Amino acid sequence: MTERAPSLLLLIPAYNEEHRIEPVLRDYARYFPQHYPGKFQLVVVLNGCRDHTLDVVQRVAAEFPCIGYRDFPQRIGKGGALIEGLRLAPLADLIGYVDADGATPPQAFHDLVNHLGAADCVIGSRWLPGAVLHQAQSHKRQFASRVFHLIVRGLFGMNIRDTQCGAKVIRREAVEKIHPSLRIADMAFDINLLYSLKHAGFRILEVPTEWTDKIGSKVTLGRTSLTMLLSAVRVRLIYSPFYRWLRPLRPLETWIYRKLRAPQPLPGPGGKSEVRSPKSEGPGPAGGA
Ligand SMILES: Nc1nc2c(ncn2[C@@H]2O[C@H](COP(=O)(O)OP(=O)(O)O)[C@@H](O)[C@H]2O)c(=O)[nH]1
Ligand SMILES: [Mg+2]
Repeated sequence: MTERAPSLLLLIPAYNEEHRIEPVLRDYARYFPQHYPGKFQLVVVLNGCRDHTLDVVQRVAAEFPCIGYRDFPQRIGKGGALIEGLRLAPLADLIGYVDADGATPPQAFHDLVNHLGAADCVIGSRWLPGAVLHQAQSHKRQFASRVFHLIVRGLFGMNIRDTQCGAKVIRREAVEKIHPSLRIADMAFDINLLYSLKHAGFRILEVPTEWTDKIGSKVTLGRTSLTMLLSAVRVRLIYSPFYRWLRPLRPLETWIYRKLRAPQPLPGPGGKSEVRSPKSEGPGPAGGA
């Protein structure tokens, strides 16, 4: 008896990507139905874009039935978009995500999927031997990312070289188990995801990948780094016995995130989180809006 190939759902978080996303959607929507043996669906998760990203996505989605989207009016951030997108986990056996700028070519994402084997989550790494990097980041950005890496290592002790690579794939069971602990809405979302997976006993495999740093990054070094630092500390505290004593500091935290113009994290354990409803189309139970 032959085993059915696992179905694959690819999420693409997108904010003001009208100039970068179209060729990426076309490449993925052509490549996967041709080269991947299982069912393939792609969902773009947008929020409050101030350009024409939604029009571009709708136009391309009309051509490719495997493409859908969810558009949230709230300012939920990249992490928030992925938290919402990962709610679609019941649609597929494997759920992955890549950036909207084409930093990860379809073949490189396919390679991550092929490495799943006995792992529960495979993450692309730009810092393992064998990685192929095109057009490296500025020295300042590289420095900030290495400092962040050291801080994350010190805080979490995870033996992962590149927590921040935007290409990851996870088994549905793992996503469903850890989804309630995903709270970080900014670019430090990946730390939240990886630490929750480790904490729950899932196996993470890091694989060297191909990556191109594209121009037009949404990252503003100072503010983004401070937000990510704050969020990393927040994740660490959630998993510490002190967390419940810190609840009175919540208004201060809200104020800091607001000052940093960063998306607010979802409330910690015991807190109430708002239900967000998107405008949507394509794959998923909420399709056809
Ligand atoms: N939905 C959503 N996506 C975002 C937001 N901020 C960044 N992204 C997406 O996150 C991905 C990575 O962003 P990018 O600017 O390329 O970051 P860099 O590659 O780390 O410099 C891209 O797909 C962005 O469109 C946001 O606020 N909301
Ligand atoms: Mg990028």
